[in-house]
Amino acid sequence: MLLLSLACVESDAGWSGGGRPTDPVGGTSGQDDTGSSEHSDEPADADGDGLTDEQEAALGTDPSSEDSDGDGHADGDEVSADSDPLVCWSVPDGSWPDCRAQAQADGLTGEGWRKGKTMPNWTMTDQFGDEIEAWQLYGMVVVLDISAGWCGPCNQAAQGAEGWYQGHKDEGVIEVHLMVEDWYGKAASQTFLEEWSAEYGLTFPVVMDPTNTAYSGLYNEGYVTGIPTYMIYDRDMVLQETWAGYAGEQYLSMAVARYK
Ligand SMILES: [Ca+2]
Ligand SMILES: [Ca+2]
Ligand SMILES: [Ca+2]
Repeated sequence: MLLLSLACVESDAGWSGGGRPTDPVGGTSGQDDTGSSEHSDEPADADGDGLTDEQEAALGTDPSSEDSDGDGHADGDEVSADSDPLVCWSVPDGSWPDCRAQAQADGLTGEGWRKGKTMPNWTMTDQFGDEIEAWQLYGMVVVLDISAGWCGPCNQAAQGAEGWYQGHKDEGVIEVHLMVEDWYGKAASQTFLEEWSAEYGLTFPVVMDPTNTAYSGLYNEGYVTGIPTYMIYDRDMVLQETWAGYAGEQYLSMAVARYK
Protein backbone atom coordinates (compact mmCIF):
# COMPACT_ATOMS: atom_id res chain seq x y z
CA MET A 1 0.00 0.00 0.00
CA LEU A 2 2.80 2.38 0.87
CA LEU A 3 4.52 1.75 -2.43
CA LEU A 4 1.31 2.34 -4.32
CA SER A 5 0.51 5.58 -2.61
CA LEU A 6 4.03 6.80 -3.30
CA ALA A 7 3.70 5.80 -6.91
CA CYS A 8 0.45 7.68 -7.06
CA VAL A 9 1.95 10.88 -5.81
CA GLU A 10 4.92 10.70 -8.11
CA SER A 11 2.75 9.80 -11.04
CA ASP A 12 0.67 12.89 -10.47
CA ALA A 13 3.82 14.97 -10.33
CA GLY A 14 4.98 13.45 -13.59
CA TRP A 15 1.83 14.31 -15.48
CA SER A 16 1.82 17.89 -14.42
CA GLY A 17 5.46 18.32 -15.29
CA GLY A 18 6.32 18.59 -11.60
CA GLY A 19 9.91 18.02 -10.69
CA ARG A 20 11.15 19.85 -13.70
CA PRO A 21 13.59 22.62 -12.98
CA THR A 22 12.23 26.05 -12.47
CA ASP A 23 13.02 28.97 -14.68
CA PRO A 24 16.70 28.81 -15.58
CA VAL A 25 16.93 32.55 -15.14
CA GLY A 26 17.11 31.96 -11.41
CA GLY A 27 20.34 30.05 -11.83
CA THR A 28 23.92 30.79 -12.26
CA SER A 29 24.63 34.29 -13.36
CA GLY A 30 23.51 37.87 -13.24
CA GLN A 31 22.59 37.63 -9.58
CA ASP A 32 24.10 40.97 -8.72
CA ASP A 33 23.56 44.37 -10.18
CA THR A 34 26.90 45.85 -9.22
CA GLY A 35 28.05 45.84 -12.80
CA SER A 36 30.96 43.59 -11.92
CA SER A 37 32.50 41.93 -14.92
CA GLU A 38 33.84 39.02 -12.89
CA HIS A 39 32.78 35.62 -14.09
CA SER A 40 30.88 33.41 -11.71
CA ASP A 41 32.82 30.42 -10.43
CA GLU A 42 29.77 28.26 -10.94
CA PRO A 43 30.06 26.09 -14.05
CA ALA A 44 27.63 26.84 -16.85
CA ASP A 45 24.31 25.04 -17.11
CA ALA A 46 22.93 26.67 -20.23
CA ASP A 47 19.56 24.88 -20.21
CA GLY A 48 19.09 24.94 -16.45
CA ASP A 49 18.41 21.22 -16.14
CA GLY A 50 20.75 20.66 -13.20
CA LEU A 51 23.63 19.25 -15.26
CA THR A 52 26.56 21.44 -16.24
CA ASP A 53 27.44 21.80 -19.91
CA GLU A 54 30.55 19.77 -19.15
CA GLN A 55 28.55 16.96 -17.55
CA GLU A 56 26.18 16.96 -20.51
CA ALA A 57 29.10 16.67 -22.94
CA ALA A 58 30.28 13.59 -21.03
CA LEU A 59 26.78 12.07 -20.92
CA GLY A 60 25.95 12.87 -24.53
CA THR A 61 22.82 14.80 -23.56
CA ASP A 62 21.84 18.07 -25.25
CA PRO A 63 23.25 21.02 -23.24
CA SER A 64 20.67 23.32 -24.80
CA SER A 65 17.60 21.20 -24.03
CA GLU A 66 16.51 20.44 -20.48
CA ASP A 67 14.79 17.23 -21.63
CA SER A 68 17.04 15.61 -24.22
CA ASP A 69 14.85 12.57 -24.91
CA GLY A 70 11.52 14.43 -24.77
CA ASP A 71 9.92 12.16 -22.17
CA GLY A 72 8.79 14.99 -19.89
CA HIS A 73 11.59 14.50 -17.33
CA ALA A 74 14.55 16.91 -17.18
CA ASP A 75 18.01 15.46 -17.77
CA GLY A 76 19.17 16.33 -14.23
CA ASP A 77 16.11 14.66 -12.69
CA GLU A 78 16.70 11.53 -14.75
CA VAL A 79 20.31 11.27 -13.62
CA SER A 80 19.25 11.75 -9.98
CA ALA A 81 16.52 9.13 -10.33
CA ASP A 82 18.79 6.69 -12.18
CA SER A 83 16.75 6.68 -15.38
CA ASP A 84 18.37 7.19 -18.79
CA PRO A 85 18.19 10.80 -20.05
CA LEU A 86 18.78 9.58 -23.60
CA VAL A 87 16.11 6.87 -23.71
CA CYS A 88 12.50 7.99 -23.90
CA TRP A 89 10.94 4.94 -22.26
CA SER A 90 13.37 5.07 -19.35
CA VAL A 91 11.76 7.33 -16.74
CA PRO A 92 11.95 7.72 -12.96
CA ASP A 93 10.04 5.12 -10.95
CA GLY A 94 6.47 6.11 -10.19
CA SER A 95 5.71 7.64 -13.59
CA TRP A 96 4.80 6.15 -16.94
CA PRO A 97 6.85 6.90 -20.04
CA ASP A 98 5.57 9.45 -22.52
CA CYS A 99 7.07 8.83 -25.95
CA ARG A 100 4.25 10.35 -27.97
CA ALA A 101 6.53 13.05 -29.39
CA GLN A 102 8.95 10.43 -30.61
CA ALA A 103 6.15 8.31 -32.06
CA GLN A 104 4.91 11.30 -34.03
CA ALA A 105 8.41 12.26 -35.12
CA ASP A 106 8.90 8.72 -36.39
CA GLY A 107 5.58 8.95 -38.25
CA LEU A 108 3.73 5.92 -36.87
CA THR A 109 1.19 4.72 -39.44
CA GLY A 110 -0.77 1.63 -40.36
CA GLU A 111 -3.09 1.62 -37.41
CA GLY A 112 -5.42 -1.28 -36.77
CA TRP A 113 -6.14 -4.13 -34.38
CA ARG A 114 -4.97 -6.98 -36.60
CA LYS A 115 -1.53 -8.61 -36.37
CA GLY A 116 1.02 -6.62 -38.35
CA LYS A 117 -0.83 -3.37 -37.66
CA THR A 118 0.19 -0.48 -35.40
CA MET A 119 -1.75 -0.14 -32.16
CA PRO A 120 -4.17 2.79 -32.47
CA ASN A 121 -3.51 5.58 -30.00
CA TRP A 122 -6.39 4.72 -27.65
CA THR A 123 -6.87 6.34 -24.27
CA MET A 124 -7.04 4.30 -21.08
CA THR A 125 -7.51 5.24 -17.42
CA ASP A 126 -5.01 3.84 -14.92
CA GLN A 127 -5.27 2.70 -11.28
CA PHE A 128 -4.59 6.28 -10.12
CA GLY A 129 -7.42 7.73 -12.19
CA ASP A 130 -5.01 9.27 -14.72
CA GLU A 131 -5.30 8.90 -18.46
CA ILE A 132 -2.63 7.17 -20.53
CA GLU A 133 -2.48 7.25 -24.30
CA ALA A 134 -1.20 4.08 -25.90
CA TRP A 135 1.53 5.84 -27.86
CA GLN A 136 3.17 6.98 -24.65
CA LEU A 137 4.56 3.43 -24.58
CA TYR A 138 6.16 3.69 -28.03
CA GLY A 139 9.65 2.17 -28.04
CA MET A 140 8.82 -0.53 -25.50
CA VAL A 141 7.76 -4.12 -25.94
CA VAL A 142 4.18 -4.03 -24.64
CA VAL A 143 2.41 -7.00 -23.11
CA LEU A 144 -1.30 -6.20 -23.13
CA ASP A 145 -3.11 -8.64 -20.86
CA ILE A 146 -6.90 -8.53 -20.94
CA SER A 147 -8.11 -9.79 -17.56
CA ALA A 148 -11.15 -9.90 -15.34
CA GLY A 149 -11.48 -10.19 -11.57
CA TRP A 150 -13.85 -13.18 -11.72
CA CYS A 151 -11.46 -15.20 -13.86
CA GLY A 152 -9.36 -17.72 -11.92
CA PRO A 153 -6.43 -17.95 -14.37
CA CYS A 154 -6.30 -14.11 -14.45
CA ASN A 155 -5.78 -14.07 -10.70
CA GLN A 156 -3.14 -16.78 -11.05
CA ALA A 157 -1.36 -14.74 -13.73
CA ALA A 158 -1.55 -11.57 -11.62
CA GLN A 159 0.30 -13.30 -8.77
CA GLY A 160 3.43 -13.65 -10.87
CA ALA A 161 2.99 -10.49 -12.92
CA GLU A 162 4.88 -7.96 -10.79
CA GLY A 163 7.91 -10.22 -10.34
CA TRP A 164 8.00 -10.86 -14.07
CA TYR A 165 7.70 -7.15 -14.84
CA GLN A 166 10.51 -6.23 -12.44
CA GLY A 167 12.74 -8.74 -14.18
CA HIS A 168 12.12 -7.14 -17.58
CA LYS A 169 11.37 -3.45 -17.07
CA ASP A 170 14.99 -2.32 -17.47
CA GLU A 171 14.97 -3.91 -20.92
CA GLY A 172 12.15 -1.61 -22.01
CA VAL A 173 9.34 -4.13 -21.53
CA ILE A 174 6.05 -3.05 -19.98
CA GLU A 175 2.95 -4.95 -18.99
CA VAL A 176 -0.55 -3.48 -19.08
CA HIS A 177 -3.54 -5.14 -17.43
CA LEU A 178 -6.71 -4.11 -19.23
CA MET A 179 -9.52 -5.00 -16.82
CA VAL A 180 -12.99 -5.83 -18.12
CA GLU A 181 -16.18 -6.95 -16.42
CA ASP A 182 -17.79 -9.11 -19.05
CA TRP A 183 -17.38 -10.75 -22.44
CA TYR A 184 -18.54 -7.57 -24.15
CA GLY A 185 -15.56 -5.66 -22.79
CA LYS A 186 -17.43 -3.53 -20.26
CA ALA A 187 -14.84 -1.44 -18.41
CA ALA A 188 -13.96 -2.36 -14.83
CA SER A 189 -14.59 0.33 -12.21
CA GLN A 190 -11.94 2.68 -10.88
CA THR A 191 -12.32 1.07 -7.46
CA PHE A 192 -11.67 -2.33 -8.94
CA LEU A 193 -8.46 -1.13 -10.64
CA GLU A 194 -7.23 0.08 -7.26
CA GLU A 195 -8.16 -3.21 -5.58
CA TRP A 196 -6.56 -5.35 -8.28
CA SER A 197 -3.28 -3.43 -8.30
CA ALA A 198 -3.16 -3.34 -4.48
CA GLU A 199 -3.96 -7.02 -4.05
CA TYR A 200 -1.14 -8.12 -6.35
CA GLY A 201 1.25 -5.20 -5.74
CA LEU A 202 1.25 -4.21 -9.40
CA THR A 203 3.37 -1.16 -10.30
CA PHE A 204 2.71 -1.25 -14.05
CA PRO A 205 -0.43 0.26 -15.61
CA VAL A 206 -3.66 -1.45 -14.53
CA VAL A 207 -6.24 0.18 -16.76
CA MET A 208 -9.81 0.38 -17.94
CA ASP A 209 -11.05 1.50 -21.31
CA PRO A 210 -14.30 3.45 -20.81
CA THR A 211 -14.85 3.70 -24.57
CA ASN A 212 -14.27 -0.03 -25.12
CA THR A 213 -11.97 0.74 -28.04
CA ALA A 214 -9.18 -1.79 -27.59
CA TYR A 215 -11.26 -4.75 -26.42
CA SER A 216 -13.83 -4.41 -29.17
CA GLY A 217 -11.14 -3.87 -31.79
CA LEU A 218 -9.23 -6.97 -30.76
CA TYR A 219 -12.42 -8.97 -30.22
CA ASN A 220 -13.63 -8.15 -33.73
CA GLU A 221 -10.38 -9.51 -35.14
CA GLY A 222 -11.09 -12.79 -33.35
CA TYR A 223 -8.26 -12.60 -30.80
CA VAL A 224 -10.26 -12.57 -27.57
CA THR A 225 -11.19 -16.24 -27.47
CA GLY A 226 -10.63 -16.57 -23.73
CA ILE A 227 -9.55 -14.57 -20.71
CA PRO A 228 -6.83 -13.76 -19.97
CA THR A 229 -5.81 -12.90 -23.52
CA TYR A 230 -2.26 -11.73 -24.25
CA MET A 231 -1.20 -9.37 -27.03
CA ILE A 232 2.50 -8.80 -27.68
CA TYR A 233 3.44 -5.54 -29.38
CA ASP A 234 6.98 -4.89 -30.62
CA ARG A 235 8.91 -1.63 -30.12
CA ASP A 236 7.23 -0.12 -33.18
CA MET A 237 3.81 -0.82 -31.58
CA VAL A 238 3.06 -3.51 -34.14
CA LEU A 239 0.92 -6.43 -32.91
CA GLN A 240 3.04 -9.56 -33.28
CA GLU A 241 1.51 -12.35 -31.23
CA THR A 242 -1.70 -13.15 -29.42
CA TRP A 243 -2.87 -16.08 -27.37
CA ALA A 244 -5.65 -16.82 -24.93
CA GLY A 245 -5.06 -18.39 -21.52
CA TYR A 246 -2.41 -18.18 -18.84
CA ALA A 247 0.67 -20.04 -20.07
CA GLY A 248 3.11 -19.08 -17.30
CA GLU A 249 5.88 -16.51 -16.96
CA GLN A 250 8.45 -18.61 -18.80
CA TYR A 251 6.29 -18.75 -21.91
CA LEU A 252 5.75 -15.00 -21.71
CA SER A 253 9.51 -14.39 -21.41
CA MET A 254 10.15 -16.51 -24.50
CA ALA A 255 7.55 -14.63 -26.51
CA VAL A 256 8.83 -11.22 -25.46
CA ALA A 257 12.46 -12.19 -26.13
CA ARG A 258 11.70 -12.35 -29.85
CA TYR A 259 11.10 -8.59 -29.90
CA LYS A 260 13.65 -7.24 -27.43
CA1 LIG B 1 22.48 21.54 -18.53
CA1 LIG C 1 14.09 13.17 -20.30
CA1 LIG D 1 14.45 9.15 -20.21
